[in-house]
Amino acid sequence: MKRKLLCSVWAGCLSLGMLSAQEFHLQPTPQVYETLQDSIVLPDAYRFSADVEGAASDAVRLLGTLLPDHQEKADFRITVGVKGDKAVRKYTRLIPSKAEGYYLKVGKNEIVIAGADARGAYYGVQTLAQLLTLPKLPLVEVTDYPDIPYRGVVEGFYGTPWSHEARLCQLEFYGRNKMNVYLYGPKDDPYHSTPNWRKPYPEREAAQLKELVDKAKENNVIFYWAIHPGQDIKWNDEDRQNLLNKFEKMYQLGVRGFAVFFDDISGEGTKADKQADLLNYLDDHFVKVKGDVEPLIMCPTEYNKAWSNVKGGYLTTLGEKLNKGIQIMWTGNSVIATIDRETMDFINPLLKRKAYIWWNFPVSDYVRDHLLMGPVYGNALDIKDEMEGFVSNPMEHAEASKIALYSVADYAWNLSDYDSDLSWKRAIKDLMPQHAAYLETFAAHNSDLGANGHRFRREESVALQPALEALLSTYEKQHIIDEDAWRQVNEECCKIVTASDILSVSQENQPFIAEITPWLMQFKLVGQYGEAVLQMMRWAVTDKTGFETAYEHAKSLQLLMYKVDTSYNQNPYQPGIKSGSKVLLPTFYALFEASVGLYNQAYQAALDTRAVYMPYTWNSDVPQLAALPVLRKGKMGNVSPSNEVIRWQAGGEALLMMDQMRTLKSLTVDLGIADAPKFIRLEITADGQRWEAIPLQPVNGKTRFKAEVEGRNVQKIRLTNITGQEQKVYFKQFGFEEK
Ligand code: LTM
Repeated sequence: MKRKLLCSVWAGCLSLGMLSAQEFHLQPTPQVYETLQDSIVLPDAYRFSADVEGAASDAVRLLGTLLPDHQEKADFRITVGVKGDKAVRKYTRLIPSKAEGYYLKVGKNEIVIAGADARGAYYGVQTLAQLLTLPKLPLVEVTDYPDIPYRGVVEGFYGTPWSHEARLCQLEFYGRNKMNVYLYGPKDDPYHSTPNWRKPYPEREAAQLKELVDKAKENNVIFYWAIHPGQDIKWNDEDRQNLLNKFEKMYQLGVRGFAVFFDDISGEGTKADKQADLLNYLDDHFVKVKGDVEPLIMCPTEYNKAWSNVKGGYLTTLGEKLNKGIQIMWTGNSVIATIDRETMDFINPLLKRKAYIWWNFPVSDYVRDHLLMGPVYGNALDIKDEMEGFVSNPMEHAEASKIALYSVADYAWNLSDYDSDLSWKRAIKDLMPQHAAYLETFAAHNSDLGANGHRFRREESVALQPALEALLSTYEKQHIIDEDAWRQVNEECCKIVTASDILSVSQENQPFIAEITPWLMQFKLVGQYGEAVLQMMRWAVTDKTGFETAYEHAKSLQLLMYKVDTSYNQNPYQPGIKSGSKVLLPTFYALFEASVGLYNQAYQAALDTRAVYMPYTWNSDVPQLAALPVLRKGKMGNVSPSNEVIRWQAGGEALLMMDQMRTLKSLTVDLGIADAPKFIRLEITADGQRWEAIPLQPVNGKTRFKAEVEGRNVQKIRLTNITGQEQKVYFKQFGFEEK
């Protein structure tokens, strides 16, 4: 934000109310604002000048919800208009010549909002709405516009789609944060994807979609409806007509933005020339014919650099063949990646247009046991001219996603002034103004994804990290306690427990608290575990009874954490509840082990030093498989499934190793294909030398297979692609149970 007068002036004019100027910040950060050393109290009566029926009608309607009724003869005047309107003619040269831009002036006797277009005027009123939350209205001039034309959200994740109520609330949030796009494409809506994409929505769902469309309009958000037909599309006239029919149905519900997604598919549907022909057909025979429909958007099958085969010509074909007005999505250098200049330099020339970024954050459908509540960082700040759009794929937790979405809105509006940490803090205040400090504690320690197939990680527990490192290294190496660090960590543990309790029963933003409740339970246990471990450190060699009590407490808390992890969020992919898993818990585990070691030495005891125990390791020369974490719950072992298509090279192997010989009860494999046994050989070995192939038998005649392993002793299990060529499969399940 370019400030034309000093901050202190800004502070001076706002010092009276509950909100100090230091706390106040317009969202998203405006391009330019000028503060005029003074503030006013808005009078009850004002004159109003606007073309109420014209382009500024949305802006006028929003203004009407903010201010009391106007009077003809008042001295104070409020003017709202769109460039070209008589009402704002004298401000023409002050209106930025940028789509969705606006000029806002709060003067002693007037407020002027002049938009470059209708949405610009609407955004001007949204900015005024924020100023009106201050106890006195500062005199300002704001000249503002977005850096990126399309900004918003793609509801494009796997898992439980957002509820209708959550979506209504999101659309209002997008309007407030000047995001203009909501792309509807939840993978698990059967009418968006296979099997039912050809069918119309049932009545109730159709009525709800219409309500969403209306809500989007009300908030100046373009509602795009996306279809995902590629898994079973036939490239014939019938399916082309099926698509047109479905689009027509959605058009009748009020939809004026359409997208076709070809991500995460294999087989016939992946052909670039066929996809391009279909999209051009829809563009020519639907979008252009209707005349009031937004440009088509498509998500390609090769939607990131790591998966694209430039020589194979897929992207070049799209770039060359697709009508120029069709927008093409791109997730970056890999499925989950931050976006940098190199990303854009690679993709834009291939697509022969600016890519429309589908940013896979804070989506958590591949790490469902984690919440991603941390700052939005890592995207380049100098690429505003390279992107057509920037939309974020969120978590299935709609409210919890708002922390990241707030910052995505901030980033996409004004890249060069984006400050990830400040934006994150403001996002937290926006979500829970009355409990922001507690929420900040929670979010600071619940931001990383844990080990995952995409190898995408985020910072966690940043502020506490130096103290944790100092505490651990002096304790492990010198067997002494760094008292400053100990105190800091103890205080933070206390804050964690307090924050968890207070947030758990808070009445503020109930839908959000409902989403995060199991994680709050786990977070509290992490804090208590930290406190117990700190006591263990304190007493390890000086107070035998004190240590033993703390040890028993820590062990009990470990069990309670295990119970939360195995009782809540039991989805079949990454079941459970993880909290503080990147920094806090590993440090506490290490301190636990070090203190038990010292105690054992001091008292010639033999307490089990292990804080956690993982008997399985997983390895593969198939890069996508190698990155998948292996999980253990009781006697069950599972390799975390992948959402995307796995490219499994000829002869490629995946190996699960046990720490010792173990007896199996069952073993299940699901590669998303009905003829997996033709492609994959499953083998076991008891001694690590001699391998034995075990036949795969179908379960329910679909894609799931079991291997008859009951009572078999194993040390290793191996899966090999035996076809002599690359296979494209899904890795939906590879799990076993021990006897
Ligand atoms: O990213 C894209 C284009 N497609 C899918 C998403 O539906 C999914 O949410 C993310 C994250 O798992 N990965 C994808 O491949």
